[in-house]
Order: sequence, then structure tokens, then C-alpha cells
Amino acid sequence: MAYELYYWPEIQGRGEFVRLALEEAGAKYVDVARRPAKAGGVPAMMRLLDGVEVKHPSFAPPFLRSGKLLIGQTANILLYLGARHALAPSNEAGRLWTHQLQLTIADLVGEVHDTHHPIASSLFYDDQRAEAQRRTADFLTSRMPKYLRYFEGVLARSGGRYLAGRQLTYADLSLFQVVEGLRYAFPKATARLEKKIPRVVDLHRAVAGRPRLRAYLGSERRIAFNELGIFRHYAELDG
Ligand SMILES: N[C@@H](CCC(=O)N[C@@H](CS)C(=O)NCC(=O)O)C(=O)O
Repeated sequence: MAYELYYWPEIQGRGEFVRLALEEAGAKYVDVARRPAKAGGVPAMMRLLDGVEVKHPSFAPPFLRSGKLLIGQTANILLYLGARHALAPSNEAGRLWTHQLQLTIADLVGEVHDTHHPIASSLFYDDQRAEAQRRTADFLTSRMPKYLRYFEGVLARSGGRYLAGRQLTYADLSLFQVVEGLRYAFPKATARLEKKIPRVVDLHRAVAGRPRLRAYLGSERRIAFNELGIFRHYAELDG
């Protein structure tokens, strides 16, 4: 039976971390909210978010239906898919380590979101531009290097090309997506930092070259980055 992924239809956002795992696994899935309303669409997603009959409702998308299970939180969905599709180590220590790395990526993603929305998600970017400028300056000089150097250090110690060693995991797919997003949002700052994180850059290249992902990235299923998503390009913030 095909998985059902529920996520906002216009953006990569956090849903993309799940899409990458599904695509790499070659799993059958339906991106429900991207379908017309008569075949599901956003109304179907809203019914699962708001429906009183839903026993385990998610607070926010993405969430995934797998048979009777309805699973929310990006890192939780990946924990589930990783075990089912050999995208995580099979031993407990390795599973927990991969989950820990994914949660760290989730923290980074939250900080990326806050560069353009430092005050409130409910306000427009234009209403918080001055604060966004200050927040982004700190993100680019302090937080982004700290996170990416951390992952560089993890790769240096992993004993393989990937974060958890020689086996590709969903955390590698997510780190690939982070590099893609940062290159889009902050091309100048990211290009400077990349000179200091060769292992992260190599991992990005290795993931991009995987046959299933290469096919996905070139397909219409891959939504282009845009200024509605998490990784947004505002030229005045980059530098
Ligand atoms: N921690 C959650 C965050 C989910 C989340 O913030 N989803 C966003 C879209 S990327 C959303 O729709 N948020 C609505 C809200 O927070 O009210 C995860 O990693 O899945």
C-alpha cells in the first residue's frame, strides 16, 4: 500500500526531508495535498489536522499515513521510514545516533526559518525586515558555521563517507537538503563557508549523484525553492 504524505503543496519546506527519504527508498507514496481537492488536496490534510475523530492528530504538517499509523514530526517520520527502508543502522546505538543527528538538523532548520521570520510567523517578512537583518547577520557569522562545522567534525570521525559511517542514512539526505537550501538562500555566505567544510560538500555531491535522487531532483515532483518556504532568498540578507 502506498504511503500518504501530507504537506503544504507549494513548498519544499519540512516535507522535503520526508520526500527525499521516500524517493531514495523507491517507496510508493502519494503527496496528498498536491492533488486536486476532489482527489484529496489541502482539504484532506486539514481534515486530518482538525478532525475530532483523529486519535493521534499532528500539530502541524508534515505527517505520514502508513496503513493504520498516522505519524507526525519530521524526525519521527524519518525514524519510522529509516527502519523500514534500511535508511538507518539496524542496531540501537546507530538508530539513536541517526535520530540525534536529525534532531540537530531540525534545530538548524528552525533557526533558518527565524532568519526571515525572527518576530512572528504570522507577520509578513516586510514587517520584520530590520529584525531579520540582525538575526541573519548572527546566523551567518555564528550559528551556520557552528552547525556545519559540527557536521564536518561528525563526518571526520564517522569512519566512512556518511554521517553514521559507510552506510547512507536519512540524516545524510537531510544534510544534503540543508546544503541545497543554504546555497539558495545565502549563496555568498555559503560559498565562503564551503571552503572550510570539504566533507559536507563531498557528502552533498555523493547524495546528489544517487540514481533515484538524481531522477527525483530533475523531475516535476521536486518543487523549486521559493519565498514561501523555509529557505528563502532575500538578497539584502546574504553577505
Ligand atoms: N517540529 C515540527 C514542525 C512542523 C512545522 O512547523 N510545520 C510548519 C510547516 S514547515 C507548519 O505548518 N506550521 C504551522 C504552525 O506551526 O502553526 C516538524 O519538524 O515536523
